[in-house]
Amino acid sequence: QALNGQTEKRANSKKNKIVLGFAQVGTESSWRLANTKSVIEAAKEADIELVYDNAEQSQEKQIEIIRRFIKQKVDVIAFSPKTETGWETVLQEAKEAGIPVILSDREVNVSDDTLWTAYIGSDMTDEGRRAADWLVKNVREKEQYRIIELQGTEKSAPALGRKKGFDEVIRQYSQYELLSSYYGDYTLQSGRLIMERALQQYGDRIDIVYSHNDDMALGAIQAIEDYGLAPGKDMILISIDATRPAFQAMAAGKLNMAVECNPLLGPQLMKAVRDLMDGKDLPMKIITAEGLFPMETAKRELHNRDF
Ligand code: GZL
Repeated sequence: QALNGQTEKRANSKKNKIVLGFAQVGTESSWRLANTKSVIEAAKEADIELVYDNAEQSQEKQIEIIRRFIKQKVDVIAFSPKTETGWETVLQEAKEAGIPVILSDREVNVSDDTLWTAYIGSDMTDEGRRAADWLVKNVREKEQYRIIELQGTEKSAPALGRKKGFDEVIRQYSQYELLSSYYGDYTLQSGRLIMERALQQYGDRIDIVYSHNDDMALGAIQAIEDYGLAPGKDMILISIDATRPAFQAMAAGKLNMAVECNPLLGPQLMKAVRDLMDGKDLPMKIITAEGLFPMETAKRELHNRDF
């Protein structure tokens, strides 16, 4: 049945446009909005019919959207999984319907890796390592540095990877101590609330804030200023994503460094979809190259950033 379904669908898509179902995780951050824009524009560019929906950070809703795509018999499904786990059942249903699934931006942790065809995104653990490497090389004058970590969505691949990579490096240096780590959800609001809590708990004992994304870092900046301290000076702040608002905060001297996480995955996703429909084999993982930007480069870089 699956084979026939696949052949029939392939034939169908040969006649018409390829139909891609994309289940986006939410609208939580500047990075996410840039990622969505990239997918929508690249689908148009590639003449692929995009059926798009947004789960507003709900895994149940994301599963519902994927089920709807299966019913609609789209040719390919792509999604950015909110968390790493909880996908076996719906991915099994897609497999039985003969619909390949591409993971966009975030990975899943499933017992059977044939349930997904390819992952297009960043190496999140490497992003965490790069953040810590920059710290140990550039923030080292004092005997002791106490760190607060603002994590992204619990059990999401970027939160797990960015924590793992950061910890791997920091634990090699006794002068850095992780005071506490809190879960946010990549939004500005959650960053502010967490930082308020951390300031109540630790006050000006905090030397460094490591935020898993820019939006939470911007919220932390507001909380630190409300507390009466100068972010970027009284406390070192580092973040991941390197979106435009991060460059503005660095140019204002309130953020010290941003690790790049590339949201412009649309073109790579559409190429993978087209290759898949042409019967080509896809590499399991397509990792995007990324850099990092210290505060000093912000003013110059700001003009080059369009997201
Ligand atoms: C990372 C992506 C994360 C971003 C956040 O690839 O999944 O989700 O770092 C976004 O800004 O909300």
